[in-house]
Amino acid sequence: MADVVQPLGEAERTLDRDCTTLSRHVLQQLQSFGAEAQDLSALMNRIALAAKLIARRLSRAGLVEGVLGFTGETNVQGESVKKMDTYANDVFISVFKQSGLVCRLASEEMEKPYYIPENCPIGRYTLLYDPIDGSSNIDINLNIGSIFSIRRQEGDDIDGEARDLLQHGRKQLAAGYILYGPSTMLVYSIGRGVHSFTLDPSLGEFILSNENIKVPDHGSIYSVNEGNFWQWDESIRDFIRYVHRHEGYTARYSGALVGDFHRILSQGGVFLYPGTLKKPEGKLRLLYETAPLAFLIDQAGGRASTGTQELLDVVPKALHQRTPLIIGSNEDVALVESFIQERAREAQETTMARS
Ligand code: P6P
Repeated sequence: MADVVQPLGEAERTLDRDCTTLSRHVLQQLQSFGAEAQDLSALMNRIALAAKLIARRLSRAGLVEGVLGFTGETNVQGESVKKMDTYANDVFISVFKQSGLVCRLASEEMEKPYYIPENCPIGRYTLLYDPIDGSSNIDINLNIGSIFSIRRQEGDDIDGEARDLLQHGRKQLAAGYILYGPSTMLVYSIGRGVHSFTLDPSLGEFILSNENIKVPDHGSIYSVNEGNFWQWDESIRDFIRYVHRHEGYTARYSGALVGDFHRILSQGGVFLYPGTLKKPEGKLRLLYETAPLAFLIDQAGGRASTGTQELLDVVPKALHQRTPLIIGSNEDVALVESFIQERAREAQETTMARS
């Protein structure tokens, strides 16, 4: 009698899942063991190692000297640097130095890219990252994250200006984030869907927890810092007045982009950080914050916009360029944009009436 293939029992399914590590999953995604597949698998493995090192240090915050508090320095963004920002930034550098694959690292914490000369002859990849996003949450034990983006190096970057990085977000090979919360989660995409892994501390491995995550077309959550209301354009105020007057909306805002984005990715809705009087281009940085998240939400069936342009189409003029961000469910991003378009139409009509 032909072998009857028994349906996998629950125990076997669990075992199979526990054997699906991040590096294995990348190879499965690509259905290939070719050079680039192996590179991406190795790169994601390095990301996972950095995540474990950072998660370990965070778990001891408050118990170990040198984790909490400020360094007393100010970074290129003009922000006070937390000790954890510096530690996490150095973790990524150390982890990728050994990778042999990455020639450059561009970080929120460093004005210029960090070069690893010994890797450059063969390392054709660049890591762009925000080592700790939401560091104001560290000292109060609330969720924070790391955001990463991997791009292929184009050309030899002889002058060390990394001009080839100043390209639109569709050039990204991979993007994702680590969420340091009640559990440590790694969410990533290499352009074949969005997948989440949860760190199993007993194994020291990130184990597959959710595949092909899709953001709902609409959600009740709107996530924005309403304390900036006085600084916003009227169109954004129009959106806020709308959600204040209609049933079915819930405000959620943690002050850490990764956690707020993860909630939107999981439950739908919209996160926005618009331009303000003080920061007309917004606060969030394109190459290692808004573009990686835009890559993910696009892969999850949602959208990311500056309000007037698809976020993934934005071509930066500088490494630390900022963009406004409206990101989440298709319907909710479109709703915010509709208020922007309405105000633009009214302004145009007023101008025409005066001419
Ligand atoms: P605000 C954290 O500093 C951060 O870069 C993001 O993680 C977060 O979404 C945003 O800034 C919060 O900024 O102005 O609301 O405190």
